[in-house]
Amino acid sequence: MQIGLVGMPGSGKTTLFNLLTENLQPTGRSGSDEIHTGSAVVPDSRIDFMTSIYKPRKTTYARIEFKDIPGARMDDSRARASRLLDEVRSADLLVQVLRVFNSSTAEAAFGAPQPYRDLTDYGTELLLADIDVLEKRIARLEEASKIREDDAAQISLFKRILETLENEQILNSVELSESEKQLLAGQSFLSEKPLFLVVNIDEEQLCSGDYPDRDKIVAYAAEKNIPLIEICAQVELEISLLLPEEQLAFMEDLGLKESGLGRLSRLAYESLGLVSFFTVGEDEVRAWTIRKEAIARQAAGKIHSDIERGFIRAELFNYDHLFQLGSTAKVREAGHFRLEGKDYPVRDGDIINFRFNV
Ligand SMILES: Nc1nc2c(ncn2[C@@H]2O[C@H](COP(=O)(O)OP(=O)(O)OP(=O)(O)O)[C@@H](O)[C@H]2O)c(=O)[nH]1
Ligand SMILES: [Mg+2]
Repeated sequence: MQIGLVGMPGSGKTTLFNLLTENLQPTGRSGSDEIHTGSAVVPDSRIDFMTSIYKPRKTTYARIEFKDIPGARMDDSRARASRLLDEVRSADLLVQVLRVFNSSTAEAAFGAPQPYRDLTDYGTELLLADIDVLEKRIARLEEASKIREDDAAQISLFKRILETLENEQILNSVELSESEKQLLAGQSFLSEKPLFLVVNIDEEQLCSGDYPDRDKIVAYAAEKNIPLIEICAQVELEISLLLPEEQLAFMEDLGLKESGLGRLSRLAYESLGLVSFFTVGEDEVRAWTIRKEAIARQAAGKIHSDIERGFIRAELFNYDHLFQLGSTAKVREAGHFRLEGKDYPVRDGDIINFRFNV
């Protein structure tokens, strides 16, 4: 699972990437071709609570992968543009960063912020990229001198999708038969990729609660069902470099209850359909990331393939009970310990001990 940071040049993607992944990549270098990858901790107060209870030697949070993709520019070569698009295509989720903050340097390079224009332009860009791919595919299929039957079905399907895209409708509105679904399996459309918005604001905008195009952006996101968060990337990056005790004071001053990292990672987790289960003990309190639908045996495989192969059963209780009652012993006493088999659907916050045999 990889999250791609996308958006116009100078919108603050690399700044946000540095904040999320504790990196020090150079910012303000529009035109650079470098793609940065790194992982971000997923802050989780449940892990903090369990650490205070079990006092393990080691605490391990879940992590998510980010990829910082430079913004495309008008003067890009075809090669650069297509390389950047390929990077966007391979991400599982897109986070579009919007430049809203006031900065004389950014303004000198890219003009005054026009976040609503950037937002809609980017959507159009993705749509056009999909249309381009589809048109090429249709042309290739039609060129083949003798059209086989499934080619004909594919051509007509692609044409229907093309029409939908050209009307700027969402693909979900296309009704597909089972065989058409199969024809489409493995095709990914950029304009259909899960996306959310990071509105990159400055300190003043945070305090006033207002910024250019705010209403239009919020309405657009609501209409398209796009989750939106406002983050002061630069300010939070500066805060993150302070001592932990100073960080809290600064956050409070700004009225920030939770860091951008916390809000972003939770949203990303949700959008990707991920949940956490935990393992606890004297050695380590640890979060593991799985898909929402995962069953116990798959969860075991996250830890080690031996545990998956030799799975006997899962002993588990849920974090909520631990939080209410305060100790494993009390959870056991209250009868919340359970034994489950390999097909048990793991729930978010399950604390699991796998019994296995190799
Ligand atoms: N004042 C202010 N400046 C910011 C903020 N976020 C980013 N910047 C500045 O804006 C400039 C561009 O930021 P980058 O993070 O490099 O932008 P980018 O989106 O990675 O740009 P490309 O890589 O060209 O696509 C840098 O000089 C940053 O310091 C912010 O929240 N406030
Ligand atoms: Mg950058």
